[in-house]
Amino acid sequence: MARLVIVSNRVPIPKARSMAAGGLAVALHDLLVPGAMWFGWSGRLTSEPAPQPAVVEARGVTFATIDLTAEAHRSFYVGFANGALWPLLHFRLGLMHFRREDYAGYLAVNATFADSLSQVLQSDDTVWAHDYHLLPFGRMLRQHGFNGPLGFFLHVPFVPPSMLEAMPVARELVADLCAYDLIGFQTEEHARDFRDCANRMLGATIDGEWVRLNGRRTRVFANPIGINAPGFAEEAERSANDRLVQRVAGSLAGRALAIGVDRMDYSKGLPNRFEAYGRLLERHPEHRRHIHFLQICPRSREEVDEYRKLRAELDRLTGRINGRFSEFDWTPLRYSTRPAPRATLAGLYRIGRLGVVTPLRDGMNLVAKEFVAAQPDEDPGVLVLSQFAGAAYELTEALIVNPFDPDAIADAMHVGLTMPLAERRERQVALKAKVFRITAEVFCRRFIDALTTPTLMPVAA
Ligand code: ADQ
Repeated sequence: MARLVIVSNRVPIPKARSMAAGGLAVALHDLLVPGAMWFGWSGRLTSEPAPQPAVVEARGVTFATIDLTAEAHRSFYVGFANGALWPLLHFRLGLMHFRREDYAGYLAVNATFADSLSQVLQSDDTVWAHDYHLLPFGRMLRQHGFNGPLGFFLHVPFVPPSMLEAMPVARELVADLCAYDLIGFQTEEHARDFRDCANRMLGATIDGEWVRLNGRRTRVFANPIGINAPGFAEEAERSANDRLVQRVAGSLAGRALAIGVDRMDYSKGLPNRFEAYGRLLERHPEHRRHIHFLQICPRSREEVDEYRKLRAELDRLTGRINGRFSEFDWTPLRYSTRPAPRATLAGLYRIGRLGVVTPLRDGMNLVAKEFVAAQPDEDPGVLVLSQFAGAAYELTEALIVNPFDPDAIADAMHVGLTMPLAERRERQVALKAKVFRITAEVFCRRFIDALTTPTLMPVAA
């Protein structure tokens, strides 16, 4: 069997058995069979990066990484990827800061990735690149003469042509993506939007899932990502003994726990969620003193201005809600910016009566699936889920809300808190079946099968 090479911006080199950290690392864990390679940035900044990747082996997997200069990282990661592409792909044109020099830096780092990987690539490898940091990478790898199967998965949403057109280099980016053999999106809607962009902006021919451009074909399909549901459910059950989970459970003193877990990001809809919680307490005073809201949101991307502003806003909103509703022996909102070990998170979800997942846009949102997997069958909590998370396409038995409407979120929280046990169980059975059906493993296998099965492989047009 051909070697699988995974390419992503960051490579989490495992130190011990703790590789299951972020969303991507967790999802790709199943793919890292002995013999596979994971290539990308080491996370280190140096003034003179070595042209050759540094290679380490762990548990039979090869981790090949390169360093970047501070300037390359600034323009590539802070400037173009997170200052322009991230807001654009999350429908936030007003936050998109496009600068030509950032785009030049983005192209240069992608070229470095392609150059560096081609030094350790074998001609019969299968290459799978991930996410918006690497849109032009496939075209550049092809220029190095690589002709093997080359796939790409976009973890974030994609936008319709009318919005993508605001990006000055949109045509180049769409054409670059067409150098891949297979492109996966989280939902059919995003896959369709991409095909529309290729058709309208480049004149590509669309034939079902296939996009034909300049004599080659690319398959563009929906392949929703999942979690290791059985593993997460077991972890949640075991975590009843976790010291921190026990301390939190004890501190509730019989009150209901509502929980939110998100990277601190403006796409996650945190200010609206906080406002919604304030409305719930205002309009339904019967919940006062009977609920604690725990929001865990580790800080991220603080090099980008908008993320620093968001933090200040959340600090202010937390103060306002707690200032207004707190009593001497009850604090309604607990807000922590610390990352938590996965076992602890799993245990906290399990004791959650409400899981509140209200992003303004999200490719999938794994927290929604983790919350479902962690619930006890006999007395499950209720998931409140944004209609604009990819997860809402599958998890239709959640309480689906428009995250732009704080009153609607407050209403759903009230419905969730007062839902009879029989209905909670019924919804949980349906949700759990879905989360256990499309797991991380199913997601990975489906992508690799589509990329490597000869009948599905692209042929010359
Ligand atoms: P993210 O935007 O990072 O992922 P998400 O899908 O929710 O969002 O994944 C976050 C992961 O980090 C989850 O596994 C969660 O448990 C974990 N996490 C969050 N807070 C944590 C904390 N305090 N401590 C420890 N772990 C924490 C991007 C896209 C998503 C898409 C994923 C995967 O934006 O839409 O679902 O990739 O494709």
